Amino acid sequence: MSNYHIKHLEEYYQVYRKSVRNPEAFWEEIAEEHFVWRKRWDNVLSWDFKKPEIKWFEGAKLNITENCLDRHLPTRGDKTAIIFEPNDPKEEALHITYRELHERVCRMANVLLGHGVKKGDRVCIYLPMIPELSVALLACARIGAIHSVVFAGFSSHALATRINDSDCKIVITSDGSFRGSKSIDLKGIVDKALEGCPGVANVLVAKRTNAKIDMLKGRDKWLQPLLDEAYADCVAEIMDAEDPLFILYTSGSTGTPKGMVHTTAGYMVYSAYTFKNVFQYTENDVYWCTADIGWITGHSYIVYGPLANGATTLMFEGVPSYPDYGRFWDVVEKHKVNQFYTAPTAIRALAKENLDYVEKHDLSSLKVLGSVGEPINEEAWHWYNNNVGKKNSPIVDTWWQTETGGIMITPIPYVTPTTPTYATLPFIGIQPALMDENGQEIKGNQVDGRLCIKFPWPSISRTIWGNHDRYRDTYFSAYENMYFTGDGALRDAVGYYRITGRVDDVIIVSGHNLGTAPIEDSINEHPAVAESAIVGFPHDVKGNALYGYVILKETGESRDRENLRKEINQQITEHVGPIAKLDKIQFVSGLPKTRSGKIMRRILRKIASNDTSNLGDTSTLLNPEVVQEIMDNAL
Ligand code: 7RM
Repeated sequence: MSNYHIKHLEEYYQVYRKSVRNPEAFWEEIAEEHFVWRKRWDNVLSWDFKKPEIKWFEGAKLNITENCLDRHLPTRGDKTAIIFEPNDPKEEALHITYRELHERVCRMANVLLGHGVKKGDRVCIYLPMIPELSVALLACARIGAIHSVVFAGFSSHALATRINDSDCKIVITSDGSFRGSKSIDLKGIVDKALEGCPGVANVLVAKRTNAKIDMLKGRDKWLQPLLDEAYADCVAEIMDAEDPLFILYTSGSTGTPKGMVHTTAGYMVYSAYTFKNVFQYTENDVYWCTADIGWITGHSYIVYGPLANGATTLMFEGVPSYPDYGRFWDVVEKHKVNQFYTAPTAIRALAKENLDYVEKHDLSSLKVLGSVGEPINEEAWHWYNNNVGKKNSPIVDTWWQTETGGIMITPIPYVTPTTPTYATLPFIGIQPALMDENGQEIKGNQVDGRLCIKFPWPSISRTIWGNHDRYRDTYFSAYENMYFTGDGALRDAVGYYRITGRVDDVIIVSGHNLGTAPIEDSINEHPAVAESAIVGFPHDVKGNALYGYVILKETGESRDRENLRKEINQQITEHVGPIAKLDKIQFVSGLPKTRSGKIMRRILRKIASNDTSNLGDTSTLLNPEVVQEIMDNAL
């Protein structure tokens, strides 16, 4: 992509207005200017949110790996594409150039072809954060196979469900994975999953831990010898703009996980264009996103977005606490990271620890800090800003979803003045709307409602794999002609958006709509509190009352609990109002979190309502043990 960046807020508004006045002309220009196409599109956009059917760049032909790899070879062949930072800091980091990455992708693509994988086939990828993971995604894209990455922290049951839902015929995995001081038997998990997956013909196994594993004859093969033998070039399959690129599962509040389908051209254009502008990436920067590639954040902002820009993207195999809580900052210093993108849950975990872990490292390379995944509470925002950014690196609080494919609401660093807890302004081309319960759009500022998007953007997911009806019902039936996000938001006096949490988390207390985020924020401001979550429970008079689960900092452990409860409610009264005071406050050692770091409020809600006979699907929980503790001490 060209090196031009938006430089002033006025310019942002100008480009924004242009992008919504004539979206087709706007995106056509971006597509023309920044990418290589085998054939030009016949039509920029056709859409109908009723069916729903959305098509971008119809008629165009391309291969996304030619945009991420081949076209960089003449100018950036020797530039580092991927820095691999292993779990163990004593193991050497790898610098993989664009030329090397191209070769590795081609070899892997040829191995897949050799195993009968054809255009349109689904390939399940269940790998730790090692280079083979990025290579596997791109190898699928090279030959037009549809990748379905399953985060390598999911159980065998969760893996089997996902393999079967999309009929994957092949699985790429590894002997094991390193996570801090632990190593995990990934191949054993795959073997167990495959007992219930008759459609899988082959398992390709990368070597990482050297653990002794079982190899099933005829089905399982070591990957490396196959790669060594494979030809180092592979002709790219020419894809239609709307051919599926990947499936990625996201869990809904009910039912089986939804296999969100992303297609080729629109996803490429939007992930690359947002990457460039949201992180203000310039040539020779080193960019690091700490997410796992098992989540959409990793797909769009570790692999496709950065590589389409010819960027250097860092892949980190480890965890923030190993060998100690300074690891993130050690990696930033070691590789002179310029843009750093992480999640509020990681920030809060690190903010609990001694500041020395941050302060002993030279973080002067940092220019932009990012946050994604949940509302970032005010205290975490300030900690990040003061201690990591030294008040010199703007924080981009980026709101988006698996379904949106790319960042939707975000500041542009050095352009949009930031306000803690506000994702601020819609990205270029994005037309948000706030809706009331009666299906009317709420216009004007200083209002809140349910967050919808009025107009398609290039990377909106096109369907749920195998279930288009569910796609329509989930996203396009709540409000006519709108994509419904499932989130609540408010728009302040200057038009900034603040995401208040999932709408299913909104609690109505005595007729007042309360979002969870602002209340949790005010609780977390209390000096003794590390983290909190609130839910509603039925109340005779108020309809619902609030139940708070609070994790104390070590310094708070010795304090009198009754006094703490009073102080917390005092704090809420001052910040949000007396209506938001908590009826019950339970002190806990942890909160049930999904593997992507989101609090599973559904479980907390059941415990608060004393309805624990059936907690529902807990297979995506990272820390199931904490649930028992919370139930045992429930108020
Ligand atoms: C990228 C990702 C999507 C849900 C989304 C929100 C929440 C994500 C923010 C946020 C407040 C943010 N995809 N969410 N980012 N809430 N501020 N900056 O996380 O599909 O896994 O989750 O995450 O509720 O709907 S996701």
